Amino acid sequence: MANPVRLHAYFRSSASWRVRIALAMKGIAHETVAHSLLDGEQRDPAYLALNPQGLVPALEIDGLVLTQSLAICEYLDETRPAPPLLPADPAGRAHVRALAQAIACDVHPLQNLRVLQAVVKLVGSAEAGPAWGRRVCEEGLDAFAALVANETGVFCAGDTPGLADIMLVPQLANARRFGADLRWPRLLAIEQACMALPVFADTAPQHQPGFTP
Ligand SMILES: N[C@@H](CCC(=O)N[C@@H](CS)C(=O)NCC(=O)O)C(=O)O
Repeated sequence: MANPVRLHAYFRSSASWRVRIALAMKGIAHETVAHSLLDGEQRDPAYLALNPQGLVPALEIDGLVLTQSLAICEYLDETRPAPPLLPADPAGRAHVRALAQAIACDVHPLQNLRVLQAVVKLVGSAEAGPAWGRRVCEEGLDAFAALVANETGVFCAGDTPGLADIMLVPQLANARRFGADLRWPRLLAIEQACMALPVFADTAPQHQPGFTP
């Protein structure tokens, strides 16, 4: 019997939600191993043996341990091509990857838990963390909104959801949590279209083990 697919995650982790969406899109059943980030469980030695970065998610699949949500999504897409997460043409793929990386590389890492904790410590104020997170989300999503401004489809790139949408929806949830000014009607419309789909809605944080509001 094949090994079970196992996702190491935390309910509030937006990077984990990305992988849950991709798994759902690909129709891959999996079990979840929850690691409480607030309790520091991502730094337990047993988990560090799986992911030495001490970050969630990590995905056990096909006898491998995969880390980095973007790399995981692309692995799933390469090994299970239907439905595709990327457009068929190179220019379209470059555009969608640029959108995905705009969030995964340039927004999310700046508002990661350990960064927020460091900001609070450096500034010496508990309010500094959310204020920093809000600023990063607003600036990053302003740029993302400009990047999709000329798109005419329902989703970030066309009329089917893909990798850029997988990155956007969890990031908007973070923006909301930080109290950001949600000044992006186009992004909110994309989010609404995504959340009408079970692959996004059913994988949301509130449906995950250990969820607390
Ligand atoms: N670039 C990584 C980011 C992973 C990441 O930052 N995960 C966060 C949760 S969303 C985490 O584990 N944070 C723990 C910490 O900061 O200590 C990915 O896309 O997988």
